[in-house]
Amino acid sequence: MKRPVSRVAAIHDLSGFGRSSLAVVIPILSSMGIQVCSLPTAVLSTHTGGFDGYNFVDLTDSMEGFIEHWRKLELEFDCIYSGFLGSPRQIEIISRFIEDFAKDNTLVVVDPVMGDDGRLYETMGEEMVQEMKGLISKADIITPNYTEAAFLLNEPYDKQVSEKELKSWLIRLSELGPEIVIITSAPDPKQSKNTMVMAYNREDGRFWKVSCVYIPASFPGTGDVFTSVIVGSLLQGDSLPVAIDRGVQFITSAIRASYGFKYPIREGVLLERVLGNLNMPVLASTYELLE
Ligand code: PXL
Repeated sequence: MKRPVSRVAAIHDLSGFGRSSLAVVIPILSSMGIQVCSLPTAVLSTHTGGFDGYNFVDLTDSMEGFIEHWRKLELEFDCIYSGFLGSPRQIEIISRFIEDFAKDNTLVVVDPVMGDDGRLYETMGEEMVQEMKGLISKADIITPNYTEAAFLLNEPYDKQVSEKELKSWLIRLSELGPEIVIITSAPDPKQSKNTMVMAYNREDGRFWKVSCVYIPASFPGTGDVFTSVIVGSLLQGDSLPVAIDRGVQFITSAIRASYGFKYPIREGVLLERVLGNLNMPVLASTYELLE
């Protein structure tokens, strides 16, 4: 029997304060008409971006019990979507979860959340980078930001990169396993004030680009917001470039809705003010197909 709504297993942490991970994944996907089943990797008092002294409860030891219960319930998912992980050991657990629960038509999306602005997040280390290379091999789609792509490929993080170079990164990342690779927050070599998303689909060999004006504020959690919109959009049946367009347009509207106010950046974008935009039709696409 076909389920009335699509269902996602969301493997992320829950940060109590600061608008990242499950605190944005759940409202975004729910607003897009998709059921979210949370498999929490850690519970934190706040996310790690800009807060000192946060409480961090690693849930590695609980995850197998959660999964075992889901197995007994014979749960099935249209998508498995992972993000911030609490320990490198979780990668083995998640890999097995994917092997056991992913059917032929299950979309497996791995956001290799590890760092930003050229640096790893405080709780991440070299072991996580190595293990993450194994996890992305199980994915259909990965969405590293430019920093994470550099770490996955052992490339230096350089503020300037040519389109040609980025294309080779996309191909090399796809050779690690995923059919679709989407790199976010890359500097746009053609417009120095812009940031861009570039994507590659190995199945048809096409490269896509969406560029947008850079706003000088790095709100934490924007990667989680972006990838959640991509997941929702693809599950709604959109094409890859339209999904990327929707992700970029939504994150731009969220940043613009937030930037005009004066409040601590570490609190994240004002998602509550823009969530309703997810139900608006895409009126103007800006994606480009690259030669
Ligand atoms: O948005 C990525 C993210 C998710 N979860 C936690 C984080 C971060 C980024 O800082 O700290 C706990």
